[in-house]
Amino acid sequence: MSKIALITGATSGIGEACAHIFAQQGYNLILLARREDRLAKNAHHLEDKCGITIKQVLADVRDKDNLSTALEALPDEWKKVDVLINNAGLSQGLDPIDKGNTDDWDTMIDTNVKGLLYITKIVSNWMIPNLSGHIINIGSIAGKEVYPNGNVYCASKHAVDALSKAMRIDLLPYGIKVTEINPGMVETEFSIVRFKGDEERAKKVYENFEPLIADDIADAIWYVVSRPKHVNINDMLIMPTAQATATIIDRK
Ligand code: NDP
Ligand code: 8X3
Repeated sequence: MSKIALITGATSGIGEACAHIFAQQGYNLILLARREDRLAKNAHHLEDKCGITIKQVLADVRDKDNLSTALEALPDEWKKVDVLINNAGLSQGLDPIDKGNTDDWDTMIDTNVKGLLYITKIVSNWMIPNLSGHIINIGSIAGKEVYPNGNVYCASKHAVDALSKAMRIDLLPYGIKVTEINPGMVETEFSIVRFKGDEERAKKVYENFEPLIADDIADAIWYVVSRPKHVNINDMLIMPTAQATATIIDRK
């Protein structure tokens, strides 16, 4: 059987771009997300185009029990996962700490931190008997810096930064690689989700400079995954050329 990659958040943006590049490279895929129509459309398109096989897992990474049931229901041969891309994540709101919406805080922490942990526990247990595997965690520039009103989103990505380092230590005896990919501004549905469907406001985030696109990040992830077995890239920070820090952007 071909190699297998499990990609969370595969219905849009970076996850969808990763699905494309791994499919083109002949990987069979387990694609996970909540939006059924999009998941099915992406999966059928890639199966037809690339001649690979895809398992669709309709799940919310926050729902520990449902997630576990959905993943454990996969046939045993599909549990030989070579690459896990922990990509599902989001930001909700951009408010100072005294005005933040506590439901938004729960959503970000439950998705970006706890969801990533639940998946990692399940899949690392599948990788350990094989003494190999590669876990890619999608962090962010927001996990390296803190910016005004970014508070809880930044904290959730700082947690991904800490967990990536911790996983690298804990999984070392089993030959499992752990890489953290930290993008700067990538134009995806991220800001539409952050601003709860306000497309005009989201568009302004990427105005007057050239942001990254999802394919730029997928390309870097493929580079990391395709290194020789003895080489691991621990951490990569990828910015648009026009962005120096989380907040310093050369807008023309
Ligand atoms: P998108 O909004 O385009 O994609 C997010 C993906 O995550 C969607 O496929 C969505 O699928 C999935 N997702 C969200 N919540 C859940 C959930 N509870 N359960 C399962 N899937 C979920 O954004 P991006 O592609 O930009 O974001 C991908 C990752 O990259 C995130 O972790 C984000 O924090 C990170 N990132 C993004 C940057 C950017 O500037 N865009 C920069 C740095 C990091 P569905 O709704 O169908 O469940
Ligand atoms: C997404 C990038 O700068 O909007 O993680 O937080 S940023």
